[in-house]
Amino acid sequence: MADTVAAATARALAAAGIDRVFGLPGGEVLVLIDELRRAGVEFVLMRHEANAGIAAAVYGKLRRQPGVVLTTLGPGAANLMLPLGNAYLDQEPLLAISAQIPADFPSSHTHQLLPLHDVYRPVTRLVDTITTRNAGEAVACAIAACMTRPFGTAYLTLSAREALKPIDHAPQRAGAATADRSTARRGDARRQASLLTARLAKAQRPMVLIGLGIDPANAARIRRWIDAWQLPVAVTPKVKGVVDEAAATFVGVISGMAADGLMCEALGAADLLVGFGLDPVEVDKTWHAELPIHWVLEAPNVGGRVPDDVELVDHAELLDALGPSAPAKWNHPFREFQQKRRDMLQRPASDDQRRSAAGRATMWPGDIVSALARALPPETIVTTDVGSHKYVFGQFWPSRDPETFWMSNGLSGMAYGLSAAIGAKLARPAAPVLAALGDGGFSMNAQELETGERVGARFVTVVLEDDSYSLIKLSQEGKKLEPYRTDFGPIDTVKMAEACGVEGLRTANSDELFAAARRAVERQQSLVIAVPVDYQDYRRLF
Ligand SMILES: Cc1ncc(C[n+]2csc(CCOP(=O)(O)OP(=O)(O)O)c2C)c(N)n1
Repeated sequence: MADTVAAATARALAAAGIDRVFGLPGGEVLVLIDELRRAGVEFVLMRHEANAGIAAAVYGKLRRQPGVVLTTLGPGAANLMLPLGNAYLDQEPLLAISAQIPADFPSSHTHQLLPLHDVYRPVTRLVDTITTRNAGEAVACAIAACMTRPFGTAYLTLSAREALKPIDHAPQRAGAATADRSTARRGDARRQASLLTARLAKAQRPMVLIGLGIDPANAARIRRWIDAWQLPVAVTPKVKGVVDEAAATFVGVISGMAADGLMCEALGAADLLVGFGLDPVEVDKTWHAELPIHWVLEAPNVGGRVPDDVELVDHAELLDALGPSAPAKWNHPFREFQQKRRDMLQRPASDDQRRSAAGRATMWPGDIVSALARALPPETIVTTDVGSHKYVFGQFWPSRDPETFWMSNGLSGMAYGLSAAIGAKLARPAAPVLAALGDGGFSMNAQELETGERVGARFVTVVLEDDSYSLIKLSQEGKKLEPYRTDFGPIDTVKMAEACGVEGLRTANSDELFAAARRAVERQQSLVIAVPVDYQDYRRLF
């Protein structure tokens, strides 16, 4: 008997090396899930489709393949906008598959019918319907679309009726990926290397800005270059760790994190900015359009964008052509900024330990970062959610290794950190994982703690508790608006963790935080640590 469409789809995924699909079922995808099981692809059952998509995208990017998320039709598919939007703007490869009402249903049938292709086409590179005639090929094309740089998204639908039909052996071409808008030409690496060297030779205060458009496979080359030439270097949050942030050449993290005023001043003080894979999708201000940047891009930025007159160039070839010695000596021209940045992390000397509105002792956010950085080994993968805590970890977490820091920064969508930690831990089981979250974000999807425990993804979660959407509260205050609806009542983080089968504790003490995090990692246990903070402390870090 001929293979069914569901079986061919599952086999195509397995053949492409996909070993896990994340999702939440509905009746219409049960047959496909069963075929995945038969094909040896594990279905990672999560508690919300958005969380499943985020976990999948991180899992996929770390494994150099698309993450795959599978949902039912209608409501399940509607929950895919957050992960698809996130993966589209944050350059994470994600293939979403959902059910859909069969095309040959009567036109009066509208139950759970949404125009899914129309909704997701603008944030994907390919949308297609899996049919009897394209089953395997549609999957292959979608995977190729996701893995074309900048990494991105694809969306396939398969109706429950079509899933059961035998495949047609006269295959029809699957839908083609939409072309990138860019028509940028590819330049010669040696010529571009000479051009860059000549510009650097004339600069007194150059700064290399490394962004999302670099391939982590080039991290060793980039480090060699920065190190040999002793070039001042800054990174965007999503590539933290591509250079060693403990090195003397490291200036800081640009693009909207804590100390952003200081970083923008440093950018303004440079006389040459080299945008090495810099993608403005992470920049929440407009300096990328105002300051002169020497762009060194090997692939278009998000949405196929390439700055005018810029030729793309192979980064590895260019770095290899740059030569071992620098054309000038720069002698750490951003020393003063580097010192100010380091000083910001320290609790102001005159400051006694504060108490939160609920009367709890609180911890200075900088001390939280410092205690955890001492407790956890450098290979620890850190994920953050979105809010004030992200700004602090994004700027001050001392990343040492490539691909060890994950945040939503192109989309900047809350409810990322916990799901990202699950994806990261499944992809890199040997690496310790830390999820740093605000209490707002934690309450959006804390139930995934149970998922982590169930699927064996054990990691440390730290929840910075201030009973508020603090970043928004600070923005409200900054705009001189009345305090209004940015505070919420406390939900007991420790009890939430325990309710999900994970141990929890609360502390505002550096030594206790250090010991608890270290113990959990050594024992490879999940642990949720609630740390009360005073939201006003963040103001002093921004
Ligand atoms: C899905 C989503 N909803 C709303 C926002 C707007 N927003 C950005 S930060 C933030 C507050 C986050 O609060 P919390 O998780 O407690 O972190 P904190 O700012 O307190 O560190 C909000 C509401 C967003 N970025 N994403």
